[in-house]
Amino acid sequence: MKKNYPIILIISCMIGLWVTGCQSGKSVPPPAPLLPVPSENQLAWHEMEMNAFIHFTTNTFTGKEWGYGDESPSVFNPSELDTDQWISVLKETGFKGVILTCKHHDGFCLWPSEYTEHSVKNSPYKDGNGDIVKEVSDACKKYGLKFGVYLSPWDRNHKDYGNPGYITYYRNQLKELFTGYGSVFEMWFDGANGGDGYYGGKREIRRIDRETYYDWPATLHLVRGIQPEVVFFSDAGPDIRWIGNERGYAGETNWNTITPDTLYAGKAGIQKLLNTGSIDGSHWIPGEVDVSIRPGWFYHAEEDSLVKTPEQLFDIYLTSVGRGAVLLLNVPPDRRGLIHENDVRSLQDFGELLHETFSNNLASGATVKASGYRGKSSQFSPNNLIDGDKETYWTMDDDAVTGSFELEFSEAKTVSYVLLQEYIPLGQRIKSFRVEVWNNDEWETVSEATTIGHKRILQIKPVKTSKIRINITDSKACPVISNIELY
Ligand code: FUL
Repeated sequence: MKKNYPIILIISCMIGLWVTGCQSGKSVPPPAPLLPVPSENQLAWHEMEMNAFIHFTTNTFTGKEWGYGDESPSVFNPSELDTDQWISVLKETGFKGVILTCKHHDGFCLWPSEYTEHSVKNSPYKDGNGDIVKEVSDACKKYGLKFGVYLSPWDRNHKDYGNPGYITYYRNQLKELFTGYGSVFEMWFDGANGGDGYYGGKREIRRIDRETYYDWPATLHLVRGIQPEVVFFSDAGPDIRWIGNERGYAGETNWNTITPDTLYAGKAGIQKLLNTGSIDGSHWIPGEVDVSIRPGWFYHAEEDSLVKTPEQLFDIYLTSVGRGAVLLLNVPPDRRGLIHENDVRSLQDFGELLHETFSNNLASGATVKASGYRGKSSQFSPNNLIDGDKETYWTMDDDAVTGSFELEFSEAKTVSYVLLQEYIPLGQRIKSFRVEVWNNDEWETVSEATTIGHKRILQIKPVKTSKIRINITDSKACPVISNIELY
């Protein structure tokens, strides 16, 4: 049965805010949610902001990106595998979750699945007694990261791929992964289906009907029955959508809403739509930005000098997290079974850059005023914008779709980044806004932008000012903003 989390959440938020309003002597109801709104599971996922992808399989040892499916398990032989090294580096950088390619298109399984011989159990790794899914999920528990699963729907090894028997196999594997390794926060369904493969020795091209073959509704139902908190990623959702490119950027305009009827995995020409979402989309399906720290998804020694620099990673952070999406950065282990030194260095310096840039919030202690606030009730006052509480927000009367708030400092400060957050449990609203600074006794526009969503970070030319104003120039309904930070 479908759980009504969003409705329950909205009703409890409304009651909570109403009660607070009554306590302050004035009862002003909060704005009605602007549908669609995120589910509780999606909200928890938005909060994660930065997750890591780990691509590891026989490809790491054969130099391929897409294994054909005929690779012998004997090639899989990491000599110094240390998942504590992987997860501790990721934790230090600031990642909140990890998604592991438990099985990529080559069909090789990183856990000893009872349904196939094509797995670690027939590899030299720990003499066939290894289970890398267990090692990674255990390390995630140890370091406090969430664990997620990638299980490629396309399987170039399996003899039944393309026939109904394979769907049973795939579902059996999902049961193994969702019952044997603790809680799984995200399930990643890859849309790639290339056609040719080993397929149990047939070495042929197999085509499937992407819309019907996998019968996704039944598969998702099965998985949700085991772990109801999981969110599903695919090109088209249902919980998280692909952002339409693998280069690290969400649209400058990025709506969390989209109409799934216009999408299905692999459909040509939808990349642009996936990148921006649509203002009037019928469902809340936010974008995830998957991108690799290296040119390839798997480790190749010849790419050791091509690891993205800390500055490139920082730019990707701004065009993903800074545009309201979640970043999924791939960091592939090498043949030793370690994150390579070059990647470690880049990640550490990227983490340092994030810390340096976003640790001294210039907005704290500022005086805040707004062009107006809802029912003149203190529960919706602009002070909520800087109180560090994501459950409180500034909002206006129902008929207001424009409005502004300003922050005044006791002395002039140099601002380079403006960070804003909408209170998305009530829906995504803002269509356009300007950032203005007080200069020579007048307001000067220093940046113009469109959507905000969970988080928007605007980098501006560093400017010294005593006052900064956010001027909302259009919104789908009255603006509801929970947070502003300045750096
Ligand atoms: C793609 C795959 O084909 C790549 O190998 C990689 O796994 C990437 C994340 O998704 O569709």
